[in-house]
Amino acid sequence: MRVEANPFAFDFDIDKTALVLIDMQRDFIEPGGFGETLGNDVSLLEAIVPATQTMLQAWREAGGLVVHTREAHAADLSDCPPAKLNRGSPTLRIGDVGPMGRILVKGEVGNQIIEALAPVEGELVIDKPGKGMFYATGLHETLQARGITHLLFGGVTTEVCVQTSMREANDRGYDGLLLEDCTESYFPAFKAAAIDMIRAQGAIVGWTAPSNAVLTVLRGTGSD
Ligand code: C5J
Repeated sequence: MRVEANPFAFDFDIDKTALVLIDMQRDFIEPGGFGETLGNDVSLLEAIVPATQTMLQAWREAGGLVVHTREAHAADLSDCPPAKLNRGSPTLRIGDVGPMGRILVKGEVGNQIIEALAPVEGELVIDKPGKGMFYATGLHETLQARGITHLLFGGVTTEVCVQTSMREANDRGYDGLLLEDCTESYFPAFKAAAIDMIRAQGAIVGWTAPSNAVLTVLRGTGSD
């Protein structure tokens, strides 16, 4: 399949491609969660849910592999280095009790993927202690075992966990495409800059395209 993308067309075989949705967690996206307590406008992130849901549904119908990630730590925080735990002076730190349970801790209500994008049987759900999806997760080995070579990315936030995961993927030899309307940041300028950085210099990190470009080929109305 060939998708019209930036900086040039992105070719992929659906059997070797996974749709990766990064950290679409209640605490980041829903009103009343951790993201909002930090003073962020979560409506920006909520706005990508319909497009992401459409993409997810189409990808499922096409039979493609889906990977969901969550930024999530063990209850004893043994997988959270002090450098991550103590950074800055937030009102709430990882492990503290927030509006939807302990912040970024596995199993807590706020750590769950939002209902609209909830994983179904057969999809991979990866709890990651870092920003990138490969650090300390074993995901690379799992994808290699399944013959995955290409990745389509959505999720939040564009410039942090999404971009870090795309860069990690690039260094491991995957071709990655960011779905522009399925990713968002609390800071629109950061999203715009991340998209520019990813596709600069001949796709130095990867490709970007609106989800419609992928939907068009999945529905058989684009070029192949
Ligand atoms: C993610 C963050 N998921 N911004 N986390 O991007 O801390």
